[in-house]
Amino acid sequence: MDEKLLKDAASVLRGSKNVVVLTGAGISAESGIPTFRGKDGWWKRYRAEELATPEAFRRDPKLVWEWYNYRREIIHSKKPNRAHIILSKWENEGKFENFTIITQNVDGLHMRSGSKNVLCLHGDIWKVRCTGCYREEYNFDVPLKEIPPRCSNCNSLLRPGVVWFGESLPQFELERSFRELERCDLLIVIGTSGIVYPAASMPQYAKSHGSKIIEINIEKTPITNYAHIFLKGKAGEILPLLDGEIS
Ligand code: BJW
Ligand code: ZN
Repeated sequence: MDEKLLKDAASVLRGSKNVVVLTGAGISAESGIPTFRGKDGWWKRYRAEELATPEAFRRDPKLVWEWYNYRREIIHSKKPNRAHIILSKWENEGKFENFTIITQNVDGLHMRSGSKNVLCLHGDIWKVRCTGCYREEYNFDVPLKEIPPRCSNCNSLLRPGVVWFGESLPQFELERSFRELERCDLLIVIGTSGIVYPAASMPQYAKSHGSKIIEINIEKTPITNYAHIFLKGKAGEILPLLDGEIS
C-alpha cells in the first residue's frame, strides 16, 4: 500500500462530515462469499441469464431456487469481516455527522456487523415474496424446507426478495441513495466492478454534485478513471489501515 495515498485518503476522510459508502460483492469476499464476476465468481460457473432474471425464474423456478438455497447456506455459515466491522464502528461511534451505506449485496453482513443506516439496492436474500398475493416476509430456513417454496397464505410460488436484471430497484432505497449522494462530501466505493446500473452511475453522480471519490478494490474498474484516490488492495486490509490513520 502506497503510504502517501493512504495518508491523503485519511486526510479527506478526516475532513468529511457527510460520508456515503457504496459496497459490492468484493467487501464480502474476505468473509468467504463468492463474488459474481471474479475468477471464482458465480458468473464463471453459471450464466447470469439462467439465474438472475425474471425469465429464468419463470422458466425454471426450481433451478433458480436451488442456486439461492445454496447461496443462503454459504452466507449462513459466514460472518462479517474487518471491513464490515470498521464501517459499523464509524457509524456507531458517530465519527461523521451523516454516515450511510448503500449496498448492492443481499447477504445482510452490514446489518449483522451492526450497521444501521444501510440502503439495500438489490434486496435481501433472507426475504421471500409471493408471486400470487405479493406478501413479503423473512424466511431464515437453511436449507429451505421445500424447493421451490410456496406461500402459506395462497400456495403460489414464492420468489427470492432480490432484484434481478431488468427489474426496478426499490423506490425508497433508490431515491434516498440519490439524496445522500447529492449532499455527501465523500463517497467511498468498495469492492464493486462498477458495471451494473444504476449503482454503477452513483460515483459519477456524487462527483458531479461535488463529492470526493475514494475507491478501494483489488483491481481497477471503470470508476478508477475518475476516482480522486484509488487504494489498491483488499477491503479487509485497507479499512483497518485507514481506521488507524483517523483514530
Ligand atoms: C474486492 C475484493 C476485496 C474482490 N476487497 N475488492 C444502463 C446502461 C446499461 C445497462 C443498464 C442500464 N440501466 C439498466 C441496465 C440493465 C441492467 C445492467 O446494469 N446491466 C449491465 C450488466 C450492463 N440493470 C438492471 O437491470 C437493474 N435494473 C434497472 O436498472 O431497472 C430499470 C431498467 C431495467 C431495464 C432496462 C433499463 C432500466 C437491476 C440490476 C440487478 C442486479 N442484480 C444482481 C443480482 C442480485 C441478487 C443476487 O445477489 O442474487 O446484483 S446481478 C449482481 O451484480 C448482483 C450484484 O449486486 C451486482 C453488482 O455486482 P458487484 O457487487 O459489483 O460484484 P462483482 O462480482 O461484479 O465485482 C466484485 C468486485 O470486488 C470486483 O471489482 C473485484 O475486483 C472486487 N474485489 N475481492 C476489495 N477483498
Ligand atoms: Zn401468496
